[in-house]
Amino acid sequence: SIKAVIFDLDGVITDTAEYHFLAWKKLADDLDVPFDREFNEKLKGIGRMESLELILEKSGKTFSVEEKERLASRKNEHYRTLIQRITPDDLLPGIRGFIKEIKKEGIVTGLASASKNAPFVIKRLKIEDLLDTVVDATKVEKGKPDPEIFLTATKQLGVEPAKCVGVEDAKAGVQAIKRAGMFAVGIGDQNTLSEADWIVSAPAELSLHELYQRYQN
Ligand code: B16
Ligand code: MG
Repeated sequence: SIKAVIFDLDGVITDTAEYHFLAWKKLADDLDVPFDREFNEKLKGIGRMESLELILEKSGKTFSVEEKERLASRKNEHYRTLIQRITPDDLLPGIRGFIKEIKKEGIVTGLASASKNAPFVIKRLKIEDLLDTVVDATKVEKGKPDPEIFLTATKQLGVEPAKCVGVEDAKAGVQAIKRAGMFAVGIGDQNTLSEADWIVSAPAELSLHELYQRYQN
């Protein structure tokens, strides 16, 4: 049976994607690079430097490693300013109830986020005590779709991957969960997340009862 559930942050627990969008948009405007919401979709679940590379590709210019680092920290400063305003009201509907429900059953929980700001965000959301372990981008070498971040979380929880469930909103994240040998729950679009074992359109649709049924089949 299920022993652990490991959650992604952005798009699953809260919608930090909007703040990432605003911060990237500001940087792109300064650089005169076109940037819109459609393009922003490509950056979901992808690390900070990889996201910057995708944006800079559109500028037609080349940048030194130092310049790239400076641009990435500029984006992060915008982002840090924006996330100061996060409160527990920014939890996505239904997610707190779902985490509480699984913890009541004795199932342990974890966070696996590509964001280096994840510890700060969960503190602002006041959900630190609902998560038994937190793995963010500072703790791993390879980003999603590599399974490292999810495998690190399972190790820290002391549970074998086959008894773990991962919850993700990004394609790269679902792939990371599957490569880790876990059961994957996708939140979002059926076509994008087709590799997931169970797909719901929003966190509010998650229920432990249904998860058990899907997991057993
Ligand atoms: P940072 P997740 C990811 O979070 C975001 O989806 C992605 O858009 C962002 O670039 C990445 O974190 C890195 O964030 O710049 O704060 O380190 O979905 O893995 O929780
Ligand atoms: Mg995500």
